[in-house]
Parts: sequence; C-alpha cells; structure tokens
Amino acid sequence: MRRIVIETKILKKNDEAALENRALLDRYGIPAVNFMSAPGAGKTSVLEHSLRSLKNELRFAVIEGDPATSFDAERIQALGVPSYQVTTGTCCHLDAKMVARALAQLQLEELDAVLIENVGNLMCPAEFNLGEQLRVMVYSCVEGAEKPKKYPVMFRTTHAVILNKIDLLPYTDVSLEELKRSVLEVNPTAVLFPLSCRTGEGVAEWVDWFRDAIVSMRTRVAVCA
Ligand SMILES: Nc1nc2c(ncn2[C@@H]2O[C@H](COP(=O)(O)OP(=O)(O)OP(=O)(O)O)[C@@H](O)[C@H]2O)c(=O)[nH]1
Ligand SMILES: [Mg+2]
Repeated sequence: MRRIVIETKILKKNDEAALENRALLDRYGIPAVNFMSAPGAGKTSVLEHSLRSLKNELRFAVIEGDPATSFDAERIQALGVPSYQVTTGTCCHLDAKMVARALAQLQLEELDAVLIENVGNLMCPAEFNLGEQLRVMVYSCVEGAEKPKKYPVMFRTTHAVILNKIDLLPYTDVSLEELKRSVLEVNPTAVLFPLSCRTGEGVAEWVDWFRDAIVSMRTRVAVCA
C-alpha cells in the first residue's frame, strides 16, 4: 500500500514537470520525440540515420540519456547536430526534471524539434512522461516475437515501433509476421517500421514517416500558438 502511494506521488510530480516542459516547447512551436528501447536495440543508430537524412531540412537537437559516459552524445555531435548528455547514474530512466534542465541548455528558438534518447530499459522509461508529443520505440527483432506481450507497457504507450535488425532474422527462429501480430495485439494503433540500420533496408520508409510527423506536429503547434 505504502509503495503504491509513493509511486503515485512520484509519477504525479513527474507529470506536473512534463506539463511544464510541454508548455515551454509549445511556446517555441516545436515538438519533442521520446525514443525508448531496451539497451542496445538501436536507438542511437536510428537517430544517426534519421539525422543524416533530415538534418539539412529540419533543425534538431538531441538530449541523450545514459547511466554513464557521453558516447552517444559524441556520436550525435559527430554529425554536426547539437546534443546534450544527461548522465542518470543509478536512475534507469529520464524524468521530466532532467529533461527540463537539458531544455534550458538548448537554443529552442533555433530548432524544429527536440529528440530525446531515453536510457536503455524496456520498462521504466515508459512510465515517465517527459513532455513529448511523440513516442517511438525501437525493438531488436532478434529478442523474440513474444516480448511485446511479456513487456507490454512500452509497446502500449508508443506511437511507432521500429523493428530493427531485420538483417539478423535469417540467423534466428523469430518470425517477423508473428512479431508484428504480437505488437499489434498489444497496441493496435502502433505504426510499424521493420528495418535494418546495418543494411539500410526499410530506413527510407521510416524517415519519410518521421519527417511528415515532425512537420505536422510543428505546424499544428505553430498554428495553435
Ligand atoms: N546487425 C545489426 N546491428 C545493429 C543494427 N542496428 C544497430 N546495430 C548494432 O547494435 C549495437 C547497439 O546499437 P546502438 O544504436 O548503440 O543501440 P542503443 O539502443 O542506442 O544502445 P544504448 O544507448 O546503449 O541503449 C551497435 O553495435 C550497432 O552497430 C542493425 O540493424 N543490425
Ligand atoms: Mg544509444
């Protein structure tokens, strides 16, 4: 009982901070996108592909969340895109206050969108709103077709699911069709993108969808402002 009360309080406080982040982003007319996955599923690789394709059309900054190191922030900086590292230590997710501190370091007036790479973890990040408009989950296909049902929360709360590493499927007994069915059973409205960051297969379809999503969110916010 006590545990539930404490958890509820923590999440309520986080939701309040997330609303403040959202209000700040709305003032600048830009969306934030929260990329989540288990460790190593390919979040940074997806960001690298997306930024390489879109950085000349849209202005991005990336907030990188990791327990330790700034390796991922350095990968983003190598593309000439501003990035800000949040080191979470023992905390297994980003929370809205951490993102607020990062947003304060960014030149929001010069951006079209803020991309957030959450800490690699299949559970906790899904429970912490950050003030984002869009959630994207990256799932490594080789982990199995049943995982969406075993770990449903993140799959349920995301708008798009990137099914990454399809180049490795021939070396496993995972069925892509069964995996897709499994995701849609948990989240019937999720948009699915099977792709490989290694070979590039399927990446163009993702990038096209992502560009349209950013532009439409930006326009909607700008019109409302
Ligand atoms: N074979 C294959 N390997 C991939 C693919 N995408 C990423 N990888 C590899 O998977 C590993 C992890 O990729 P990252 O992009 O660092 O994954 P991440 O989700 O950002 O990892 P964390 O931030 O540590 O949670 C790297 O060695 C990548 O080269 C893919 O489509 N196919
Ligand atoms: Mg990463």
